[in-house]
Amino acid sequence: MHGQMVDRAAKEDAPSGRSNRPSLANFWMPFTANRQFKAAPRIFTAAEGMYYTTSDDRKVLDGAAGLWCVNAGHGRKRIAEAVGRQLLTLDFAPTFQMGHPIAFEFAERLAAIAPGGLDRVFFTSSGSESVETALKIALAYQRAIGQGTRTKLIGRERAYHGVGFGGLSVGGIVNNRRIFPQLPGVDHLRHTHDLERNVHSRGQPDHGAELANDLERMVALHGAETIAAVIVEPVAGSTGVLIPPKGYLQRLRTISEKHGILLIFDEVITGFGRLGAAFATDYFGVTPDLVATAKGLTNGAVPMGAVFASRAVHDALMMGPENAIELFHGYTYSGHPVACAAGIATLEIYLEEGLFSRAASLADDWANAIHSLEDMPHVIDIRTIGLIAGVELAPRDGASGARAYEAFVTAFERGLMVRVTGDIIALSPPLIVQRSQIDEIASILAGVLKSVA
Ligand code: PXG
Ligand code: PLP
Repeated sequence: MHGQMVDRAAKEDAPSGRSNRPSLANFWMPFTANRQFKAAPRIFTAAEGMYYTTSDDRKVLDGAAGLWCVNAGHGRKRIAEAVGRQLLTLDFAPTFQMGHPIAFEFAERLAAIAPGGLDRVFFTSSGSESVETALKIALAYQRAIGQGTRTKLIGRERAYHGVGFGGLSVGGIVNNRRIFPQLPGVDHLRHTHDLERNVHSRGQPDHGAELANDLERMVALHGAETIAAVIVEPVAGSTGVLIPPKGYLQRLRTISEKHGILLIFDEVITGFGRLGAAFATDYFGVTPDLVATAKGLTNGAVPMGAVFASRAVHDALMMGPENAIELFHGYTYSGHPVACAAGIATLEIYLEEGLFSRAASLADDWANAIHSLEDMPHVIDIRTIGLIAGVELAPRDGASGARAYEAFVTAFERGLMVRVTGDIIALSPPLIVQRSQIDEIASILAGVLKSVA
């Protein structure tokens, strides 16, 4: 793809034939207002380090690590070379009743940094698949230990757990749920977002640990013996950066353990250094039974996810006759050799460059820079943790989301990519971000907030 291949007029629904500009008609874009986008497209043609290049040859600072996944920055040669080598050595081999060395090697290398020591690794191809996998492992585990009445799953309001039927059922985003049938036997804790008590919090907010007691209410309502697992994002990302109040996750762990309910952390965003430790599990010092990951696992270079399970969960399923498949689950691409090659190269970069702790060393500067926007027009809350920030804007009357969307478009035009969800701007730059680029993000945003109506 070259800069001139797609221009702003490329919206006609005509086959591109041999022209050097592809039609925008055929690609049905995910989570996108397709008609609006295709009328005024934003196209990236290249990326390196902290910057994208657009089709009109502008540099755009990546304030979102792609979609929260490019933690080591763009265009990493080491990953590209590992992928190229692997493709020419062993492009694909099945992992159903067969194996190849690199999948075992990657799992073993991940075990050394596994969240909370959960060192049994099930590979998937995405965050959504990791969530479905974790939920299914939880159900299979309960049955394997003689707790087969435990079939209910507990999620939380304002959670995003991907787009599978399991994930959208335990998730709590109305637009994801409204059209699609839900799994039966799912209930939700209340979310922890409380602007009245926790406005402008740096790091974990002070108020709201008691909301974890909702799990006790679920037990009182449904009966502990019907509940298999509870799943939460340690920090909710896509619903606008909702940071757990002090003590909340600890309490959730205590209550779930007391009632024999597995605790699943969805670390698809928080995994691989986002908060300043390898995983939120380590950052918060709370160890769940299962951890779902994806995104940063391969620096976004090749689609891949992984579920980390405790030995207790794993070993409970390694029962029965040795010739029996213990877990009836898996994907064609579980442990794909090329994804594993990307993953190993990514992990080496993270470790050699100290990227798992880099967010911790930048967290104060990050918080100072972003919280300096507190008095800008429209801002009603700013919250930060690690290298994440949420900037919540007052919605326009009768047009929720419109102001933040305009801010997103304006920022893009001024050379900064952010993510927007509702009226919240979410920031999560690659972990290689320089202090000067943090200041650049804050100053572009300040200008944007002053210029949107
Ligand atoms: N769990 C969590 C916590 C996520 O954030 C998924 C599961 C699903 O992962 P896949 O790889 O199937 O997309 C996610 C994904 C955004 C945004 O704008 C966030 C995600 C994906 C796309 C956009 O915040 N998170
Ligand atoms: N649908 C059909 C018809 C299949 O044969 C398969 C896998 O063999 C799948 C779906 C699942 O695909 P994947 O394993 O890539 O998730």
